[in-house]
Amino acid sequence: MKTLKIAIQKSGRLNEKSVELLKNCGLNFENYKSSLISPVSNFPLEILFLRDDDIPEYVQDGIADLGIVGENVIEETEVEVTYLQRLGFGKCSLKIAVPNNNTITELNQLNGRSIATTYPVILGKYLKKQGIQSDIRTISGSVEISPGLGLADAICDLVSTGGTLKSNGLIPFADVMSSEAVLICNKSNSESDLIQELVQRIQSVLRAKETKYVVLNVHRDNLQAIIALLPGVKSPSVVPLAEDNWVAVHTVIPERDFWDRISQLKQAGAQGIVVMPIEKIIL
Ligand code: PRT
Ligand code: ZN
Repeated sequence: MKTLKIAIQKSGRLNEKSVELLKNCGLNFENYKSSLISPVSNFPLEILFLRDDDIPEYVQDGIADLGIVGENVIEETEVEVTYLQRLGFGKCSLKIAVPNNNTITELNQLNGRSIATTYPVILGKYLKKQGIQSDIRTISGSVEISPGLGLADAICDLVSTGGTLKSNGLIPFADVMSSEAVLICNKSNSESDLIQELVQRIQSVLRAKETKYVVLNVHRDNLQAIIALLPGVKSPSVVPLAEDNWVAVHTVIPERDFWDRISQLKQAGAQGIVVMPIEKIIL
């Protein structure tokens, strides 16, 4: 059987979450910082640890079959790969920011001004679409200090908390793209059974992460009202309790509207609510 190769970031913001995701898929491998390649003992897969910038091309060229990398890097490298799954981590936005004492308030005021960035391709396309002609200054890092040094009038960089912009006296001005880590594969093998198996495992882990397992006690008089509030995988399990007319309802609730649902359930008569994390949901 063919052994697949998946490229993930060796160190940096996406490394830990990528390793955690693969381990949660039941894959057994060593995560030695010194090795570039690590075999998985219980699945025909090898993990390649690379710089994130190299991952899209490795996947495009078939050196790796799969990769986990930020959408920003894929867009910047302009590779031809297949997107398989958004992974929900490494979320950030590529933004144009200007010094907070600046008079720039509209996009067309960037005409003829300079913008420092490590993302010249994405920024170039964005400005072209907006009909703006700026001088794009490509630099390799520490973009946020360039206006202070007089190197550029504005910057275009990734932002997550906004702390870096703030501490450098910059304010976000325009959203160029939003990004998160995604699973990609080489264009020619997205249909492979092994890749599909891996994607299904990843999806079952992601689904479980977005959902909580909830058990609640309810009097039979309130049962229909409670059931009406539950989304559930199918319909909830209802288990009789030792006390007459009381049942335990078992169900799953999406993380995103968790607190709203819980307070609605309490109002409808739910008691003794127990919430548990879910490891996997296989449909
Ligand atoms: O060594 P290697 O080349 O592999 O790593 P790298 O240094 O190029 O990348 P790394 O590890 O910094 O980021 C990897 C990926 O994480 C990026 O390509 C994005 O997809 C994603 N990501 C998510 C981020 C951020 N959030 C982020 N905040 N990448 C970088 N930043 C930087 C940003 O450039 C700025 O300097 O963090 C600073 C801003 O952060 P806040 O929180 O202050 O706004
Ligand atoms: Zn990088």
